[in-house]
This record gives sequence, C-alpha cells and structure tokens, in this order.
Amino acid sequence: QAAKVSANFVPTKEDYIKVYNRIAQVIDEAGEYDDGSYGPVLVRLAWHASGTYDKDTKTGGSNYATMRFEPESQHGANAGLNVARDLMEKVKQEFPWISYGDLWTLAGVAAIQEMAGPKIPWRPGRIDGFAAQATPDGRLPDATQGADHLRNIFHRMGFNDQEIVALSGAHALGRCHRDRSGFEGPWTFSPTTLTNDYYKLLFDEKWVWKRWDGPKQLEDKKTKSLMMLPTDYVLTQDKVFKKQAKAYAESQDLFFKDFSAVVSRLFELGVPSSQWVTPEPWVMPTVEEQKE
Ligand code: DDH
Repeated sequence: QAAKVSANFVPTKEDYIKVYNRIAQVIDEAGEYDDGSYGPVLVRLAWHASGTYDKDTKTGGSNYATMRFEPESQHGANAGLNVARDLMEKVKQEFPWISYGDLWTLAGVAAIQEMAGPKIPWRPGRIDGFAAQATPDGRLPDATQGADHLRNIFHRMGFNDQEIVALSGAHALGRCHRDRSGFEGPWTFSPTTLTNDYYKLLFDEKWVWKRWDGPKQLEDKKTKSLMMLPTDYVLTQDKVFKKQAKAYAESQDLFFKDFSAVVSRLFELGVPSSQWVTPEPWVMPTVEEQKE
C-alpha cells in the first residue's frame, strides 16, 4: 500500500525502517543475478551518488541524487548502475515520500548491514534536486591510475589516507563486469559478505598481471579466479597505504570500526547540516535484530 504524500505526513524512524526492510527484501530477490544478491550494486550506487562531492565548491554528493539525470547517468563510471536505480525506483513507488538521495544511501546502509557488515549510522534529510546540479564527469576514481590519483580524488571529497584505505575495503563485495567497466571478476571468495578478506588477500596472495585482451588488471596466481584493479594493488605499494591496509588485514574489528565511520560520512557528503531531521544519525536495526 503506497503511503500518501501529504503536507502533514512527517515520516518517523519507524517509517524509514519500513523502507529499509523493503530494500532488504529486494536485495534477496536477485535469483541468478551475479552472486545471488543485489547488495553489492546497491552499495556502489550509494557510493557513486556520494563520491562526486567537492569540498572546495561544495558541489556534488548525495543531496540531490543527480545521477537520475543525463549526462551523469551516462558517465562511464556509472555504467551498470541503472540496474540499481531501477530496483530503487520500485521502492520509491511504494514509499513516494522518501527522497531519492535518502533512498539510495539507505539502500547502501541496508546492503552493508544485511551483508554482515558493521552498522552504518544514517539519517534522512536529502532533497531531490535538478539536472542543472548534476556533476561533471571525472570526479570518481579511475581504476587504471596510481597513488597520486587516489589522493587527488579522495582528498577532494575531504578524506585522508587512512580513510582512502578503509573505504577501499568495500571491494570485499561484488565484482567487476566486462560489459560495465571492462574489468572482470570478484575480489574475494565471498562477494556477498563484508569481511576484511580484501586486505588479507592483497597481502596473502601472489598477484600477477592477467594476460588477456581487456584492461590491465591483476589475478591471483594460485586460483586465477580473483582480481585486483591497479588502484587496489596500489594499497600494497604506497608506504602509507600499505601500513594501513596491513592493519585492516590483521583486524576485522578495526576495519569495521573505521569503515562504519567513514561510510557514514561518505553518504552525508554535500548535505547542508540545516537539512538533517535529527542532530545525530540513527542506527537502523537489521532484519534479524527486528525478529528478536
Ligand atoms: Fe569500487 N569499483 N572503486 N568502490 N565498487 C567497482 C565495483 C564496486 C573503483 C572501481 C570499481 C570504491 C572504490 C573504488 C564498490 C564499492 C566501492 C568496479 C567494477 C570498478 C571498476 C564495476 C563493474 O564492472 O560493475 C575504484 C577505482 C575505486 C578507488 O579508486 C578507490 C569505494 C570507495 C566503494 C564503496 O562502496 C565505499 C562495489 C560494492 C562494487 C561492486 C559492484 C557490483 O556490481 O558488484
């Protein structure tokens, strides 16, 4: 039953939990798609909607959900995210009172939490914007580049080196698709569960350049079934990144703690504080916790 959008309908935390639960259902309806979950592609949608932020001009970020509009929806980095946007469009029809920015970031939160990740504190307040607020191409990272590029891109969003490494651990989830990015394959053996395996594998496996006609990527020498992008491998080459990545390889607790904090901030990029409906983010209960 679609909720009415009326001037005096003020959604509560309970209403957002209903949306969270509906997203969790959608995640599970993936059938034969990829590894049987829409979770990873929803995390990627929330990240690409947020990661366009530029702290100097205060443009981009999750506030206006401008990836709904061309040309941002057609930017190379966003190839394949129409899958995630279409899934969320169904949820939007059922809960028309939620903004697209809130919906997409809440989907990222639900996906991470339901895939066994840490709690990602989240709050509503984003508003739907216009095509004129769409961001220029080139604000998201290019997987073929090195440490300087990573720093340029993420420092522009307002993140430091430690946070770059923590954010990169999201690649424990999901996979690359030849017809989207040109790259191919998953980073870990459990792409629908968030773990610190991404860091462990970076150090424990021997990574060699894949011999193929596609873009430069690495494969694990032993099984040849996993991949790393050049930008992933940089975390083992740059001195500062390496130290941090090792720390996350050694402690999933540390990774979860830092990942929770940095992703929560990522999803809030570009939202003026006057828009938040609550001074502190909420911790949304998982579907499992709600049964207790
Ligand atoms: Fe990523 N990512 N990402 N990524 N990403 C891809 C897939 C996924 C880069 C490139 C790619 C983050 C950082 C980086 C996820 C989450 C996050 C793909 C493959 C490429 C390429 C797309 C495809 O073919 O379908 C690069 C480069 C960086 C970087 O330089 C740091 C971050 C910060 C996150 C995050 O969520 C915090 C997820 C999840 C996926 C898997 C998507 C899927 O469909 O599966």
